[in-house]
Amino acid sequence: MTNAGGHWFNEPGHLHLDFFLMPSIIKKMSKKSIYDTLTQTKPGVLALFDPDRMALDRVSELTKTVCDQGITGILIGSSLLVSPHFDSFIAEVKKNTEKPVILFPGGSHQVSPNADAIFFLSLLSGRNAEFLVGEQVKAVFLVKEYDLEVIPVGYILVEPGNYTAVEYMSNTRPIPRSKPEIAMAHALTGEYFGMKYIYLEAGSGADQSVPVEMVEKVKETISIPLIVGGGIRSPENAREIVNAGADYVVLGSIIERSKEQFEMIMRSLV
Ligand code: 1GP
Repeated sequence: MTNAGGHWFNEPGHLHLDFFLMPSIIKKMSKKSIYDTLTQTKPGVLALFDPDRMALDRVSELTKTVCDQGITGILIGSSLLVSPHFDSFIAEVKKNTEKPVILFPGGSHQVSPNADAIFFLSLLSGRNAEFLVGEQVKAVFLVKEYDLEVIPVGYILVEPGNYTAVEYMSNTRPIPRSKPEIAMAHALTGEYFGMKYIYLEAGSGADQSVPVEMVEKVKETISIPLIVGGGIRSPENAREIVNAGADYVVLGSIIERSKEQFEMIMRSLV
């Protein structure tokens, strides 16, 4: 090894000192990842904002409401996306919070540079290749171009007792409520695929949330964090899902429907 004349740093196999001094690299290295930020708050609550259901002029007020109540992060996405204001919707959320703002896309058209990160979802419970991998392939270069933090998520749809938009739009069949072992097998498959989270989803506006027994059994099966959402509308329900092992619960419709009820749920979880 020789350091004379600075040659040491230029030898093949050694990184040049300048590399370590590049400000952009230093900034990137020191910035905490969204994944790490989420990990600090467990159990936590993720608020789902759907641009098709939430008017643009309510975004700032509702962002402040959910953040004041102590949510961990905000998910943004829709099963369909009719709204033409996707980018400005996200910009408005970002303007009103320092919390992580994460894309929760219903398809490849729901990618925006204004978010911090993206849940890179694969609908594991379905057998529709478009939602297992096809939509992701269509979106992937935009995700890279926008420099979004990518968080791979195994997305598992569970029978909700009614016919939901996500079931219709994804053209997949949800896992029967009485078959936790099927959910366990899909969740473990997601973990072995290298996904960072498993998301048990009853679907927005579900009549019934994911069964508690299924949450418990999936949690026992996997060692990555578990997200549970869809149809959670009462403090009791949210509490039992967290007690069963959910690391994060997702609240969507209730935020727009009843601020009081949303606040009661939040109080029951802190
Ligand atoms: C949907 O789990 C989320 O993806 C939220 O569902 O709107 O029923 O709360 P709700």
